[in-house]
Amino acid sequence: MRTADITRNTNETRIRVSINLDGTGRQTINTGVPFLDHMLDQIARHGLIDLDVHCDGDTHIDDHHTVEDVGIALGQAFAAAVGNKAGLRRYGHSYVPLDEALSRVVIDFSGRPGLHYDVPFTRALIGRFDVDLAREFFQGFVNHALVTLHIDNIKGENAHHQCETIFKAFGRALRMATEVDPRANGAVPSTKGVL
Ligand SMILES: [Mn+2]
Repeated sequence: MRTADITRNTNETRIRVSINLDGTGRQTINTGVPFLDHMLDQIARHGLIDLDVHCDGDTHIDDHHTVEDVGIALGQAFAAAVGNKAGLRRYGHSYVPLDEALSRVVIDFSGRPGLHYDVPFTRALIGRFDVDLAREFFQGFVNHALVTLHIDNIKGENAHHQCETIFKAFGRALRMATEVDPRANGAVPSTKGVL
């Protein structure tokens, strides 16, 4: 089973994350930040990844620690679930539109953390969600999943649409990259033999 259960407790957040890479998109998500819940739901649904995420965070200050730390814990869960990456497709990409918005996400389970993020949000807030936090989420994920991640919002006027397309495309790209390639016959997808 390609699953992982992560518990991460700090003075700022207490988080539990469970994932199943071979799931159906079943999810239970409650982070205390409703817009983040909505975005994590996109990852589960469009990634066909079972995802349970619970966070008790210091949202009385603001949403920063919760969003960043959920990204960290989710990254830890992916790193654990893919294990030694034998037979993994490794690379994944997706373009996702939502009305006028269009985003592209490309991921490589390279073992090297790198975030290349170009999302020109048209507004500073989506409801009461600070759009700066989207980058914090992905940086936390990248640092702990040890992936190279390119996120580009190519078009978009509505900031909710912009953000939703990057999370949907992230889910689709994760699905592609973490699937087992039956032709790989269990080989690690690197000429080095190790990832
Ligand atoms: Mn929405």
